[in-house]
Amino acid sequence: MDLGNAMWRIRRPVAVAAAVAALIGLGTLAGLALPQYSVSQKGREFHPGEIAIKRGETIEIVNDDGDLLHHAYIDSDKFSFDSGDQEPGSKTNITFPVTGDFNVLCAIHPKMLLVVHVK
Ligand SMILES: [Cu+2]
Repeated sequence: MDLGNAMWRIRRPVAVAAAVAALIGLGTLAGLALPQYSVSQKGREFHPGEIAIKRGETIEIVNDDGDLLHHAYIDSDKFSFDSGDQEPGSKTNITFPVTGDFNVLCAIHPKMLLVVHVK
């Protein structure tokens, strides 16, 4: 076994994690709301359908249904959001400024549900 190669295999995930952390840090410094999480809309469902994040973090919602319009909205006492129409391929960022459990729904497809737990 090539020891150098083995070391690269062990170190690579750490290097990737460091690069991602650096990117998030740069985004914060630049004042950009880089999403920490990505959720896909595909087959008239959110993938994943449930996610746990921290207050202040951002989820990117990507419409991966090639020929369908989607929509994402939150209607709660603490926090409301409405994306308007989401064209196929479009990306929508939602930043959660408060803690709680929130249902993200699509007004076009009422069965679509994304549950977001914000701690
Ligand atoms: Cu939809």
